[in-house]
Amino acid sequence: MIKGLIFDLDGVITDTAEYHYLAWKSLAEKIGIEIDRAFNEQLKGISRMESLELILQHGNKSEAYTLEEKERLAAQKNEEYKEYIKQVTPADLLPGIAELLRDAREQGIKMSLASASKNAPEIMQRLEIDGLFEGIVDPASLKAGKPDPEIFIRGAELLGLSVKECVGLEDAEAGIESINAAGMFSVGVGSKDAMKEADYAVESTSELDLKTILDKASA
Ligand code: B16
Ligand code: MG
Repeated sequence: MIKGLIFDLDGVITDTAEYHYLAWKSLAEKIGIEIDRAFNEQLKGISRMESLELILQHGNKSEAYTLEEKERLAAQKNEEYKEYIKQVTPADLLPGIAELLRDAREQGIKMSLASASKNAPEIMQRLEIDGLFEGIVDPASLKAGKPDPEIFIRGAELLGLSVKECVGLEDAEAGIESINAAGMFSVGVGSKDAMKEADYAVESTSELDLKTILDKASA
């Protein structure tokens, strides 16, 4: 029986990809690298340092910086991103998410967050939904990020549930891989092609409905 939902944040609960993009673009320009929105698609769901690495590789500059310099560049991007997320309000919940969270609470389904973002606690507070969750997995404490299953296994542990009692929700291919590898039922939000490995997929969060998710996961 399903007793818990484990959510990804960016792309499932809210969408701050545009803010990540603007902050990375501005950082990249400062070091002479051009990125566009199509390139930004690759950065969804992956960590800050991995994102920087991909940008540097894209500009053939991966060898040009020491680890310390790379950490400074990533910190600079994060400062700009933090300025953008000051604008986040409850109106930025993606369609259908407020209803899904409300229904889950009413039915005693426990929820935790498995996001790669170190800014997740602040974003959750700004969306005014932090009180609905039992906990947020700290991505800094993980040995490996998505697609490794660790983050979703930890999400289930935060709820005191087994992986088989939980459903994971994701918008990134690496995230679906992580949920599947954890042995959990996976719900994907996105194009049919990108979400082809999900146990159940919808194209938009507006199609997410608690009863359908629970029925599919218990079938
Ligand atoms: P931060 P998610 C991810 O969030 C974003 O999709 C990804 O673009 C970002 O690089 C990553 O968080 C790390 O974010 O720099 O705030 O720690 O989709 O896992 O909720
Ligand atoms: Mg995501």
